[in-house]
Amino acid sequence: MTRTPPYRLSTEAEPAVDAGRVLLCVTHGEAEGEPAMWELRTGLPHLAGPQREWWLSETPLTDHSTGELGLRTNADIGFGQLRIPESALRADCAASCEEAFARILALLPTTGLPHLLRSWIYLGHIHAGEGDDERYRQFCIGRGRALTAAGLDANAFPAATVIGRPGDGACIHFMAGREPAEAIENPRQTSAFDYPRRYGPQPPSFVRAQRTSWGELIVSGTAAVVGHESRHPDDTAAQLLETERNLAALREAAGGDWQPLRTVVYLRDPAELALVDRERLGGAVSVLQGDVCRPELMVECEALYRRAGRN
Ligand code: 3EB
Repeated sequence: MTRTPPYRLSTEAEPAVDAGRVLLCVTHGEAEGEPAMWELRTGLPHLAGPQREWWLSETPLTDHSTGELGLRTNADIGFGQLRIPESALRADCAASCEEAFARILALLPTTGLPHLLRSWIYLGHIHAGEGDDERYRQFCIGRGRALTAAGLDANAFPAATVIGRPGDGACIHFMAGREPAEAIENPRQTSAFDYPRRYGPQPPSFVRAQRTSWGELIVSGTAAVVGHESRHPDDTAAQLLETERNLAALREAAGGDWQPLRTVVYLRDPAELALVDRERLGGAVSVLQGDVCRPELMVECEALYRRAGRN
């Protein structure tokens, strides 16, 4: 068991670090110049809080990047990214997303980090297409096929965020581990992989949270979903409160006291920034403009917690 976190997260704009120890730097909003190969730009407008997050390693890195797929690892953890061009999504969204996840899942076992723990998908035109042709639903079909083909059952699904961003194309960001983490589901919510047919032909393949062997709780994008239904349609203030109840229920399900390290709030309407109480969420809180995958959902939060009493 790994007892200490195999990475260090910094939300400083420019931490004093050696570029050789950067697993991945995620930049939201506007940025100048060409990104470094270890930098990922989400394209999500930045509204408040840290604009960059640095996933740093205390130990030397190995670069496993091949072509478009970037992946840097230490002995315990790896962070990577893969872009899907708009042309591929237009030609066949499900197939291009399946191929992207299949590439990631094929590479991981060769790196000593076979477990896909966490994924973030920044998806352009998330609501384009009608009914089951909607881009998000097609994405779910592709992801589901790739995870199933890799032999993963629901327990081994990653925690996830899928969020719409302005502009074209998609970008996948992921975290992989040497050891598996423990899937935690939310007793207030139907597991996403058990959602009924009305939300799409392929239920979303993710778990609500992953509890790592080093005492962190990695929480997926969490919204005002109770059971499988969206609550408080279009009411952002009420959705935020419901979302916080969901986060609290997940922490309780994971056992013990959890201290917030980092939260990201995705708001559909940037004019509603004042509704977000960053103090109450705790830790480093970034607020971004992003479109949650169900149109009636106005807000979503993801979080990273550490077991209280550790540092
Ligand atoms: C929900 O609870 C809200 O498809 O991977 C949140 C996080 C949501 C991840 C995904 C979807 C996903 O169903 C939507």
